[in-house]
Amino acid sequence: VKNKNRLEVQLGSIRLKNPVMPASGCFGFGREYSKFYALDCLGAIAIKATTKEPRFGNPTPRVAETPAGMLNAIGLQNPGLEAVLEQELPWLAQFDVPVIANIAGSTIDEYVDVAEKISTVPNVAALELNISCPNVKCGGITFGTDPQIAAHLTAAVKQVSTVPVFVKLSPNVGDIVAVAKAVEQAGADGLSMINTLLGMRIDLKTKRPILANGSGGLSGPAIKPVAIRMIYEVSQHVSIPIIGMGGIQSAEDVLEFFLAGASAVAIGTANFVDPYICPKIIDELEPLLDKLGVEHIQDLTGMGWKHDN
Ligand code: ORO
Repeated sequence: VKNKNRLEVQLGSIRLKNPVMPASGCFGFGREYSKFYALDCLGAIAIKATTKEPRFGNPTPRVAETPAGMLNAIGLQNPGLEAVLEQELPWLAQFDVPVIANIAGSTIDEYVDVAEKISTVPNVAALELNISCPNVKCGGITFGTDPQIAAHLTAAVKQVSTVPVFVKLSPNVGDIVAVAKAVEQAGADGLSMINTLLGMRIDLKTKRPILANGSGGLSGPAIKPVAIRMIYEVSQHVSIPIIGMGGIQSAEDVLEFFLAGASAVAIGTANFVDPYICPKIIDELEPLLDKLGVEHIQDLTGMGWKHDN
């Protein structure tokens, strides 16, 4: 007897009807994309990083194209916790989709404050602790490069959160396994990886960086092999579930992330190329499982080749 829910996945204590969610920062709070399709088809939605106060973000230009990808330096623009609590999350509640609330801050107190309040909202299924934004001077990545600081922040947020806490890791570190192990030890319920890779472009005419911020975060298919390698390595050293992201643009890519060790995936940059990419990939998953003779997508997690380390 065939299992009807072949795309269902268990992310720790959270059950998703399918493993595909738009990635934080590439989908806002869903309003624009809801004009293209009914958001109920999504496995989850990761909302733009929310901070205690509204943030205007960095000066423009904030994005630049690159071969097989893009650079961004948005600077955590968002309407602030109050607007997210009063407008965005209640609006999202009309859809049958769990929200993964990405949160950021300049201080531990700020993260804790946002975590405490946002985790009580009924449609928020989990937090995603953003310790990996490469584009702000204070906070963001400064919490994600030192395993001890990352662990300290994770523990503080875990104390107040009423929902599972996923920690979004930065690839801009020497030893991502050390950060992953430290946050797992501190109580993280899962990991999201990877955020963007630091990069830069320079304009030939002005001889200045194209991004007003100077540097930015590289995303898109160009970074997919980096993400696969990091998820593969980390998954051999932690036992908490991983939401994988980094350049996914097809159902085949999704399965590759599962084989590397992911239990769910997020689609980011590809939404800017094709606003229908998430539902398209979701529709392509079952036929691909058939083709490969796989009963349940969940069975693929970590089935990739293991080496001794
Ligand atoms: N950009 C990224 O690439 N990652 C983040 O987490 C945040 C930003 C941003 O807001 O600039």
